[in-house]
Amino acid sequence: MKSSPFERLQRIYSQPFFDLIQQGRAVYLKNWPNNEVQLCTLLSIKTGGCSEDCAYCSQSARYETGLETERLLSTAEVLEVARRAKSNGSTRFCMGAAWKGVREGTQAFDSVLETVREVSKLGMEVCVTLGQLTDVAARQLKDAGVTAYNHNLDTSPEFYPQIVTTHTFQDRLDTIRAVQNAGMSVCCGGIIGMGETVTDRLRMLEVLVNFDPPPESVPINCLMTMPGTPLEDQPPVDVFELVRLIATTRIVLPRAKVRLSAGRSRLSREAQALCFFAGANSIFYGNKLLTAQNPETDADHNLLQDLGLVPQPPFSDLAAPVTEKVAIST
Ligand code: SAM
Ligand code: DTB
Ligand code: SF4
Repeated sequence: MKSSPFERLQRIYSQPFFDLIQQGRAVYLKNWPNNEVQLCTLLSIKTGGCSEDCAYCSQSARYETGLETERLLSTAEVLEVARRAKSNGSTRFCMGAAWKGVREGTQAFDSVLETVREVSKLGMEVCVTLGQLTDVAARQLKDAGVTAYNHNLDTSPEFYPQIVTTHTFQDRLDTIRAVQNAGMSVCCGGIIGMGETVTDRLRMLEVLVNFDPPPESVPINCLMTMPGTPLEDQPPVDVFELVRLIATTRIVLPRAKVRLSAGRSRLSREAQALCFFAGANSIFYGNKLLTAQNPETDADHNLLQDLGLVPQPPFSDLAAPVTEKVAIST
């Protein structure tokens, strides 16, 4: 009897560890032959005070996390950070806002559009993560110069209601559809270490694989435990489980940037090396994520050098990259 796509994912994931990372490595080498790692700089342009109840997030107004709420940064403030990111070697600049979503026609959204117009002149990919979008707002972002929109599924459809109750998994899918309709590329991944099962992680991957077009980038975050949130006491993720998920993602989404995202500050150099071996080819670069800590840039620079990896060079083609659909083989 023919196995289902989900059974094929399970089979890939549960191979002996070395077979799995070798398969991930082979797919990586075939698709990404230059030993390059994309460096992305993140900036929180509007921090804290969010209406949503995402159980992992320091920025939710529902939890006492001790985070200071900040107003929306001005275009000039963002531009200064973006210029520095560019000169430090980042080829992607990602701006995040602690919003449930965007309301077109508001002063805040107009200001973000102006910021995007200016940042897009610097010659980096421009990514934003602003929560839910309508088709109209998505089109405005695209026209302003956004190349990619980050909107994570975070976990499986089944586990999602245990993590967030103020919006639904379907709301996430609707925004992703608006992003695709507007012609931006989709950056979509999730978080591990929230108490989900391996099945949940693979179910999330199954949903991602079925996107049409497939996601251009897939951030894999390890939960950064935030004091005051419901998930503050979650134990750290097992490194081998992280590497397994990265290799599986690489195998089923060969052309995606697989971004080793939050949680690197807790990983050893050796653990990160395994993640790169298994197929990760992008990181967030800079000592801060949105509110949480990230490794120092010098440490990252040394790590890449020691592994013979190079930062992806600046490029001239800034069209929103799309990825073609590839059949999963086992
Ligand atoms: N508010 C928007 C949204 O939720 O889509 C954009 C910003 S939100 C902070 C972006 C993503 O960061 C989340 O979807 C989640 O995957 C990730 N994230 C947030 N807090 C995290 C944490 N404590 N550990 C790991 N990842 C986290
Ligand atoms: C993503 O998947 N990870 C980044 C980016 N997209 C926006 C955010 C990580 C946030 C980690 C927790 C924090 O800094 O508050
Ligand atoms: Fe708000 Fe996004 Fe944090 Fe959820 S993840 S609380 S929507 S900032």
